This record gives sequence, C-alpha cells and structure tokens, in this order.
Amino acid sequence: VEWNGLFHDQGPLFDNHVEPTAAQAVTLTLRTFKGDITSANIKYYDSADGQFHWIAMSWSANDATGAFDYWKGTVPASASEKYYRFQINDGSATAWLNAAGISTSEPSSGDFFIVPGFTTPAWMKNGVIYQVFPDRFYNGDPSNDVTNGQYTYAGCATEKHAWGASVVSNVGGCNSAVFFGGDLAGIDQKLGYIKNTVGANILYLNPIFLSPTNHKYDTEDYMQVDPAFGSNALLQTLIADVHGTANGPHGYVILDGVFNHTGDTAAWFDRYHWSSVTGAYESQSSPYYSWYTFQSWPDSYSGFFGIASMPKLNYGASGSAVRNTIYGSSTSVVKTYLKAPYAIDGWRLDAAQYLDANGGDGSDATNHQIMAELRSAVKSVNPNAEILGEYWGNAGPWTDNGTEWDGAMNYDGFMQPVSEWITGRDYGNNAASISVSQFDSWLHGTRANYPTNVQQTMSNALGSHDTTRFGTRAGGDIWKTYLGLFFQMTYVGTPTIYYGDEYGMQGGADPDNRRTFDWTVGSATNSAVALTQKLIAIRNAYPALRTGSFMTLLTDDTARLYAFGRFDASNRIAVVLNNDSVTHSVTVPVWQLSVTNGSRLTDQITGTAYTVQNGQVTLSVNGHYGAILAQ
Ligand code: ARE
Ligand code: CA
Repeated sequence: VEWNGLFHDQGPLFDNHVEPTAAQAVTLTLRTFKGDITSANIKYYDSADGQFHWIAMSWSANDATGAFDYWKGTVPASASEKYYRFQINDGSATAWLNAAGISTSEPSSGDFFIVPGFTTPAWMKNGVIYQVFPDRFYNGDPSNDVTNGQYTYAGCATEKHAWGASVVSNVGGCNSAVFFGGDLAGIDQKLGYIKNTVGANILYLNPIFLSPTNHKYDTEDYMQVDPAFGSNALLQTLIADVHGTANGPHGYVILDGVFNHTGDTAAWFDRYHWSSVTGAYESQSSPYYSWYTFQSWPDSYSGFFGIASMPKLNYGASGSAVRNTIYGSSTSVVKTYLKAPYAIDGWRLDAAQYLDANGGDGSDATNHQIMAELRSAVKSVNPNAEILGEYWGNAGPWTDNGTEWDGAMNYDGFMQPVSEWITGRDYGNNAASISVSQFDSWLHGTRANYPTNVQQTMSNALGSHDTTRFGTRAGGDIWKTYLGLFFQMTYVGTPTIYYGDEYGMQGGADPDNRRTFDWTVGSATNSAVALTQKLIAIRNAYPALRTGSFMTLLTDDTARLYAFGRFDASNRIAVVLNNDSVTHSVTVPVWQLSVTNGSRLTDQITGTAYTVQNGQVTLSVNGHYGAILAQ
C-alpha cells in the first residue's frame, strides 16, 4: 500500500456529517493512489454494544487529476459514540489508518471520533479571540483608579503604578497588589482597535469581578464587577458594544469563570471579617461552613494549590447549595451572565480540572459529573454558548464525548510546539528546540486527541497571562512573531491573541507577562499588527482555513521548511512557512491537493500567482515568513 497516497480526515470532502445527529448516517471517504488497493474496510467500535464492527468500502470516484481513487463506506446512524479506523489492502500487504497516522499493524488508540448530537459553537470555529487582562490594557476612566494604600490584602497595600512602569511590586512579594488603572471603559474605547485594526471578533476577559488583587482570580463577589474596572451597568454596555456593529462586525464575549475557589475575602468565607455575613472561616455554624473543606477549622483548609487566599469550593453532591449557586439555579452565577441584560457568549473555566467535592483535586468522576451539569446549565440558557476549559495537557477526557467542554486552551497542542519550533524555547522560556518533522508529528498527535469539532474550537495562543511572552522567547526578533502569526491564522483551531502579542510585546513569567499595553506601538502602522489584520482577513475569506481538511505537504528539517494544505470543496490552499533566518526557494507538492497542472495559485499576502507544473509550484519565501497560496 502506497502510504503517500492515503488520506482521510473529517474535513468536508471526507466526512459528510462532521457533527452528525443521532439520525444521520456518516459516509466516510478514503483517498488512495489510483489503482493502488484492492479493498478497504472501516472498522469501528460502537460504545452502545462495546463491539467492533466492519464495513466494506467501495470504490466511488477518481479525483480531478486522475491521480487518486476515492473509496466510500457508511457508518449507520445511531445515538452512540463511535471510534473508527481504516484497514486497507492491496492484495499483498495491509495498512491501517486512523487519526494518529498510518501503520502496518492495527493501532489500539488514536481513532477518529463520531459523537452524535455533539456540536460546538459555529462562531468559535469561525472566530478569532482577543484576550485582555483588564488592569493592563487601557485606562478609560481615571476616576475609578485604585489609589496607593487603598486596600490591604494579605499584608500587601495597594500600589498604583504609572502606565508603562514596572509590574513588580515595590514591596517584596506583593505583585498582585500592583495596579495600573486599566478598566472596562478602556476596553470599550478600544473596541475599534480590537475589532477593526486587529480584526478579532471574540473578546475574552480575564476575571473582572470584585476582588482585592489585580488579577481577580480570588473572587470576593461574583455578582459585582470590580469598581476599579467599572460597574455591572458598564459591563452591559461593553457587551452590547462588542455585540454591536459600530466598531466592526458582530462580536462575542467570553468571561473567566473562576469556580474552583473563591477569594478568602468572599463573604461566604470572610477571613478578614469584611462582611456582615458570618462566613465559614468565622464560625463552624456559618450557613457556608460546608461550602469549603476544613482539615482543621479555621486555619487549615483546602485551597487552589494550597494557597490560603484561594479557598476551594466544596461542590458536594448533585443539587448542593454550591452547585446551585454557581451554575444550577436560574439566578446562578453562570446563568445570570449568560442571560439578558448581559448575554455573554461563553465561559472560560479556570482551573476546571480541579472542581470537586470535599477538598478533592478533581481526579475522579465527581469532576466530570460537575462539568456535565455545568454544560447542561450553560446550554439550557444558550445552546450556542461556548464552554472553554483551562487544561494544559490532553483535554480529551473533558471533550471527547460531547457532554462537558466544547474546547480547551491549547497549551499542549499549539502553544508549546509552536514555541519550541519557532523560538527554540518552551512557553516557560527554557531552551527546548524541535525540528519541523517533530513539530508536524506533535501537531498530528495532539489533533488526534480530539473530535474534529473540538479541534476547530481549541484556543490557539502564542502566549497567555500564565506563560512567558512569545516576543521574549523569540528574543525580540519580530520576524519570529510574524511566523507565529502565519501559523496561528492558518492552523486548525480558534486563533487567540493575548493582548500585545500582535506586536511582539516582551515579558517574562508572571507577573512580567502582564505589562501595560503600549499604545505608541500597538496601532495600524505597526508592521506586525498590520500583518495580523491581513492574516485574519485571509482566514475570514476562506472557510477552508477554519473548517477545511489539514494535510501535511512538506517537512524539510535541514532548510527548516514546512508546508501544509487546508482545503474543502471550494478552495485548495497551500501554506508555506520558512522557519530559517534566510530566504529559501521551496518546491511544494500541491498535487497532493489534487490541484491540476496549469492552474494558478495566488499568494494571498503578496498577490503573486504561481502556475502549477508537474504537480508542483516553486516559490521563494523570506526567512521567518510565509506564503498562503490559494486556488
Ligand atoms: C501568584 C503570583 C505568582 C506566584 C503564585 C503562587 O502572581 O508569581 O507564583 O501566586 O504564590 C492566579 C493569578 C496568579 C497568582 C495565582 C495564585 O493569575 O498571578 O499567582 O492566582 O494566587 C496550573 C493550574 C492552572 C493555573 C496555572 C497558573 O492547573 O489552573 O497553574 N491557571 C489559572 C489561571 C491563573 C490563576 C489561577 C489558575 C488561579 O489562568 O492565572 O492564577 O485562579 C503545568 C501543569 C498545569 C499548571 C501549569 C502552570 O503545565 O500541568 O496544571 O497550571 O504547569 O503552572
Ligand atoms: Ca481606571
């Protein structure tokens, strides 16, 4: 069997229902070299009966170039989740193909998924996220700024720093008490930058509810926007403006749901007696005593990573007061903000893997039960709302059966490999370098962790508020940011721009990754920002870049070149990336995309057209740059 001719993924040309209902049979198409094979079978596991089933495929057609055969087979409709792989025979040898790749022996993992009834939001598949850390983006209302010494939190007095100054506290260990004055009014005033200049249409905000720290991951009151960021009314205005079209196309808002823990100043806990409510820390007969888990009351209790200022919520059993308050009841935190007059479009779930009962760490069935209930609660208000989990490894356990998250922050399947390939450093800025073939197989393996509709909504970022800045890992070389942007805007998943990464903002680990946005740099005249805008416009113009197939075309470890195809029934696109510091001439085997000789592919960046000859195009690509050749 000629492996180089084999191809299948769940793109529109190879799977007629990537999100099937229980009533829809799924017809799968397998590509081989013309005349290469004698038979092929779909072997699928049906979770309804716990058995494998075989379906013989039949020849159906040739491709436009006549180089390939298409074989088809149909998996019958039913409500149960299924996993499939292909067995391919040429009369003398057998090959197996599944999402993990091709092998001579039958694989035992890495199958393609069929998850009937599971849909992820179309707007996430087709959108671009802009992530804002509110205190550091823009100060739209100086009148609400915190002042020096306004609060004392865990022994740290508030420090108000001037925009652009150091993010490190003047007093040792108090970095979370350093404020700059950024707020919701500022974000609202800069929506034109986000939506038009950058071109992103989904706003993801780090936490905004009342809390004494700058990052607000230690919530004091989920029902109140922090006064230094604005007000609940201003949040409504901001959401309406993102949804509106005055500053660009209709947009979407995702808020950070920090539900594993509260802050120790939450009234339910009330460690510093700030509230008139009798909190769990104050009395064992507090109505909220069971909302937390004490090993020894009051000072020994479960917290996020054991941090005393972040006591862990005790989710108890189904129907518990905590579950109702956070997501279950009609007035719960989760539902309130999904409903009018807020109507946010989704939640990012902070530390989602840890939500549990009785101080547990989430590593058992209880966490999945909580997540399934949370999904039902979200979708009961808005079936198109997004549930984006925070997980740093393979998030398959929360995404592969359609009952928990829609997608996850893609640290493992995007940020880490991209960083190691382009910058030679991991997201923590430690030396770690991979070749392009290692990069390609890393991506292939991590895509296989997820159903296709999950892959398409994984949040793909170059950096975040928890990692070092991409610009710093790149050693300040803006060309590496260009290349990162090229890949981000052409790969499978929702591109996610951490504010400032579009111009190569510098920054080390937390808190240095949260510097103030430099408005003298972040503007349409900046070359990286302009490239970001252009790349997003190209992504928006071609559904193939969002929901098309992904096919590796070229990995050249010596010249550090990568080329891959994104394609559907309408467009065939070859993306060519040069990760070397010098210009290379690249010959791309576009015959793999069934592009015919004599047809023309146009670079969407430069406008240069290339004519296909002998199934190939040859072009010159600058160091740390790319080309997007579209037909
Ligand atoms: C603060 C200081 C830090 C200090 C820390 C500990 O800023 O300098 O080291 O305290 O004292 C929030 C704030 C942080 C704050 C933290 C604690 O944003 O600034 O740190 O609270 O007060 C793991 C978790 C993951 C978590 C990351 C950071 O699994 O959930 O660690 N991410 C979320 C948010 C954070 C937030 C919190 C959780 C808490 O995005 O911003 O921190 O609400 C591996 C593991 C991962 C691990 C990852 C990073 O890959 O697999 O599980 O993530 O490394 O450590
Ligand atoms: Ca302000």
